[in-house]
Amino acid sequence: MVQLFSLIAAIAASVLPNTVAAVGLDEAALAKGLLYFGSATDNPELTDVPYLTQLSNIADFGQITPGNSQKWDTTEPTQGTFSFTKGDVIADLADANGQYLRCHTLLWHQQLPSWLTSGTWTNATLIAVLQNHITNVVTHYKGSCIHWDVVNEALNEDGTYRTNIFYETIGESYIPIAFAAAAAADPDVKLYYNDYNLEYGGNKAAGARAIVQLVMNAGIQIDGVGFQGHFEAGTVPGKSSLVSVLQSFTALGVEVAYTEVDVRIQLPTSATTLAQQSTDFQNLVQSCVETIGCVGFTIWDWTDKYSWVPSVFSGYGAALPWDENFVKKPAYDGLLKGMGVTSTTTATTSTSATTTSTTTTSTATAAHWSQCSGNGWTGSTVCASPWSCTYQNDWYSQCL
Ligand code: 9MR
Repeated sequence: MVQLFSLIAAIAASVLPNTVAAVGLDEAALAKGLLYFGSATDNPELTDVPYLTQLSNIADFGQITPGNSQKWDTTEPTQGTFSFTKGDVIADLADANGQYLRCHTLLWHQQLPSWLTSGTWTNATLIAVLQNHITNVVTHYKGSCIHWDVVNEALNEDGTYRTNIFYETIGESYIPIAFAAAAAADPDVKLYYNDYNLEYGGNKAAGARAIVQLVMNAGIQIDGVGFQGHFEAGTVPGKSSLVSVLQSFTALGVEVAYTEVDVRIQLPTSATTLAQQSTDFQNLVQSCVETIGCVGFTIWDWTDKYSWVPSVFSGYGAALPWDENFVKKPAYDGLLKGMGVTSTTTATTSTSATTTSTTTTSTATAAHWSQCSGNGWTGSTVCASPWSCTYQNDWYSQCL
């Protein structure tokens, strides 16, 4: 079915006229057969009206994820007492905007309430606590979520299990137990395992595939694996190796999605690092487009103003496609390009999506950062002044 939709989208794309009206990120994603292009968000920033306006721009975002407000410390701050106020604000926003909601996350070793981390638990009492938490949270959001990240970051970098409170007390069976509780509470939502650094393949990806098999072999529902996609510019694997890793998961019978993508840059940024970041975003999204069973792509918020990166990676930032003043960066065009849209972005604010126009004719002048040459390139080869067409590789030259 996904294959058929991709084929139809590809045929439709090939017969579209050269000049197409403004295309946003979600519109480009849908045209390529993905379910959505989305962004994380968080409650405090929703009071920033220009921020909220762009988050609600469904040309760019067909999906949102609460970055914090569905985590255990927020939803069950006291044992047995649930609070959904913050999560509901974001669920209601998605509903009002007609956006999908990715729900995040039920079990994680971080952002746990102190009653849980400082409690004394046996195998049986912790299983009961875990099941009660998942049952209550999933039941509350039943019908609202397209996906639940059921278990988050259960692995060390070498693919062994992380020693969190659940693993230490219950052993690896805490994972199928969590998926079973979620499936029982909402049989219709897709259930995901979610982690970072799976994109490189290797031991950690092997560990994640083992988790998929562990749950499947227990006869329990698992539908997808989330590739968080937190990177430093220049460290993103090439597109074909990304596709191979994604396919190593879809071959098991699960879907995949990029769930938290950002590409941090050592500050201050330069034209070179911003161009690298654009290429990285392009390869990431294109690897999803080229993988049957990759359903969507989510960035971990859309503006550098609200990125988690600078607070954790000292000296790094600028990780998202819009800067802290909501100006689109080259990464925005990279994302469009990765989804088959060649554009010149003249927009300077988030609300001016209509100033982004596709220019697939060869007569237009290519703007700063745009592609201007490469094998198979049919667009403009003339850069707007003062930029010149700079060779990157046989497939890609850029106006720099
Ligand atoms: O974006 C979240 C940030 O606001 C929190 O302070 C942080 C706490 O660890 O969690 C961030 O989101 C994380 C996500 O839930 C799981 N993957 C890594 C994300 C970045 O830390």
